[in-house]
Amino acid sequence: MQVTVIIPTFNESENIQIITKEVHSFLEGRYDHEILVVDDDSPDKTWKVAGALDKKYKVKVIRRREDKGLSQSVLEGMKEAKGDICLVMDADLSHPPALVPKIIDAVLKGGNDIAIGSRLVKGGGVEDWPWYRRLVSFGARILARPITPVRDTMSGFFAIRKDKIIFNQIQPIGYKILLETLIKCKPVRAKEIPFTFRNREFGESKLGFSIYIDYLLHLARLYRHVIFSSKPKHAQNHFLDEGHYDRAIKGKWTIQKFWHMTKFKKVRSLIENPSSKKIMELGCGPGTFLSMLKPNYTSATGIDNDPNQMAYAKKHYATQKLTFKMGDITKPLPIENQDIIIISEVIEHIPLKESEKMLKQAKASLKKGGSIILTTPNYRSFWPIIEFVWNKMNPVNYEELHVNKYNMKKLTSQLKKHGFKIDRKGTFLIASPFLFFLPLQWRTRIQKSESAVLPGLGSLLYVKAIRK
Ligand SMILES: Nc1nc2c(ncn2[C@@H]2O[C@H](COP(=O)(O)OP(=O)(O)OP(=O)(O)O)[C@@H](O)[C@H]2O)c(=O)[nH]1
Ligand SMILES: [Mg+2]
Repeated sequence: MQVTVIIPTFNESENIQIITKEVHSFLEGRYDHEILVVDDDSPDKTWKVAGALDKKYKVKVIRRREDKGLSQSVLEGMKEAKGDICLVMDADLSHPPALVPKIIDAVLKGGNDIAIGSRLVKGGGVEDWPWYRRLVSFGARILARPITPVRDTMSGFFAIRKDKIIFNQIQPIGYKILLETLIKCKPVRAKEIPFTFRNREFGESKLGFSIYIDYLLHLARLYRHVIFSSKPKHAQNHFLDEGHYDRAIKGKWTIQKFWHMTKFKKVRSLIENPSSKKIMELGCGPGTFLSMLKPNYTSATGIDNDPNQMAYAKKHYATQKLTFKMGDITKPLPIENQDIIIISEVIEHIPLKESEKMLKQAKASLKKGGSIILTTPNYRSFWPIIEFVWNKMNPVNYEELHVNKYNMKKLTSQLKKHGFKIDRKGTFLIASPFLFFLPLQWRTRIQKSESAVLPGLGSLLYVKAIRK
């Protein structure tokens, strides 16, 4: 079966008839599906009303008599679900049934592990909430922000691939099963889809003061989990969709943007006279760097092995001169005779043995006298500390993703071994990326002089080496 729609209910006898009818009308003929109503033995007999809809709308009912609670109900629904995808939504019509197919398709066809109905991405919102509810929701959200990049962590409207749910990790406490799922199951690809939250017409809200307290206790547990648990070994590079990195760099001035822009400028300054040169970037991701080069080169080629990133790069940046090719950078590369090969924050992601293969291939694709420009974190600087802290704050484990750790000596000797002559080298980025409270001009000025004050201590190494 493709989809199970899970609707937790408590005293929703009026709503349940409307919601199941509507949801069914959007699913019928499109998916092989079931609707699972998980009711906590409601005094208004929601379970009975729902049971009568069985034949008409493919409704199944779980009537729970013990261990009551919203998260427990959702979790039980997920366990009982026959579908490959579990979609969770409220019964009170706050979540528009018309959006259900879009959320399902983001998982079923869009390659996402989880899709979230979101009030906080462009196009989403809430229908006239009083100021205090907005304030509470804002506060709750801010508190969860450091442990997940998802914006609307308070949403109760989401679809997840059942094989991504790690049942023995999820502790059903509190109201926020989505947040619990995001932290414990660490879905790699998440998408937020905008919707407007409607206020309920029938029935009563179960939201009360005790739920806020539960939330704080829940959050404390999640922080503890994030800080003390180890993360999965081979987390993917991108928690969010393929354009996330690209948008982050082209969007507001954050630490991330400062970091990458400085790196881009450094790499660009090492490409002398780019006009009439053939440039190739290995591990080009969504094509951000190449898209920012002045297109006076003869050709520029980005290579990456992630099909989603490649599709994004092609869609947004490909031109006659700028092309993107799927490829494994440790195997023979599709083009030769290049003037410049850029490998920027890539080499640390592949084991040493593979990096040897990559350098060999890079050399084979360079013309004689051509150069390789490489950047990678400097493990003989403050970088390991930065990595440790950053790692705790993010769903992706940078510490374990960086399987191949460099310092200047290791990097230059590896390049020399492969027949390169070191032309220029140095380190950059010390404190400036993290001084986000200062005006951008100041940060830029500090960035320019910090490497001179503390030579060798920059978080990133750069080397330009020439093929002999
Ligand atoms: N099974 C079960 N379902 C619950 C429980 N509490 C709430 N629900 C259901 O969970 C969904 C969300 O609850 P709501 O009371 O609407 O909470 P809310 O959406 O945050 O607040 P309002 O829409 O303003 O009422 C609804 O479908 C409820 O019926 C519970 O203890 N057990
Ligand atoms: Mg509601």
